[in-house]
Amino acid sequence: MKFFNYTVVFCLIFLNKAKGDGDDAEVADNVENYIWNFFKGDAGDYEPINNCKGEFMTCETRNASVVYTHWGRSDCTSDTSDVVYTGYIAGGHHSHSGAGTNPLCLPETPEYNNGLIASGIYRSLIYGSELQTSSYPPWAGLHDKDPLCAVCLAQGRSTSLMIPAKRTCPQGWTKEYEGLLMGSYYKETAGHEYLCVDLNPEVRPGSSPNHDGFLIHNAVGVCGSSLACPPYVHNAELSCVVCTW
Ligand SMILES: [Ca+2]
Repeated sequence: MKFFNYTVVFCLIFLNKAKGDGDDAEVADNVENYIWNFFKGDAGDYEPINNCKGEFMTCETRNASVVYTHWGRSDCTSDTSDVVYTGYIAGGHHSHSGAGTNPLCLPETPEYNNGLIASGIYRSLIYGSELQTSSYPPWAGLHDKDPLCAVCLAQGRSTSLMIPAKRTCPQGWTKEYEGLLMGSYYKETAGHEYLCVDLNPEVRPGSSPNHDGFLIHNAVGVCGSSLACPPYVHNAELSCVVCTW
């Protein structure tokens, strides 16, 4: 029995060493699974783990998908992405010390559970958003307007990535959209996460009144700190790109 145990350990080490990437790794996983089960005594007929039987790439492509949020737009511009739902950017109030930090993409039509609605003061408060871009001339006309958002499904892809300060994706990645990196004003009480807002934002029609809830400002680099300048430029609006793989 000791001999068999040593054999199992040797085979598993060998397979892990030989795995490599892609198809080879998946084949090795299946064989590894078979050997393990064989020595446990319940191997039965050889069955690949994922039942893809030699069509690994096809199977992987069919099963993989990832969602990302298209901040500032109600569509998904990439040919490989479909709209899951659309809505409006929202979040915590810029002046509330306990505000939530992550932006939300609130659906256009909410569904309330009316039986559970009650009044109270201990609540997390969600506010609509505004682009605070009066000091950024290219988007001065968008100041105080409420940006849209879309949650997008990228089928056949397995992960998404927002890269700050880039307009292009690494080789092999699919560019979903590019935009401007935006965040909260540095003097506000509440800071929030950075988000990549599309270069051509759509806003809610008629949303020009100034409400100042969840506020979205351009993000810029500050030289004279430990930021690497050059190549970074002081006070220059930073780009961003969202990529999928
Ligand atoms: Ca405002």
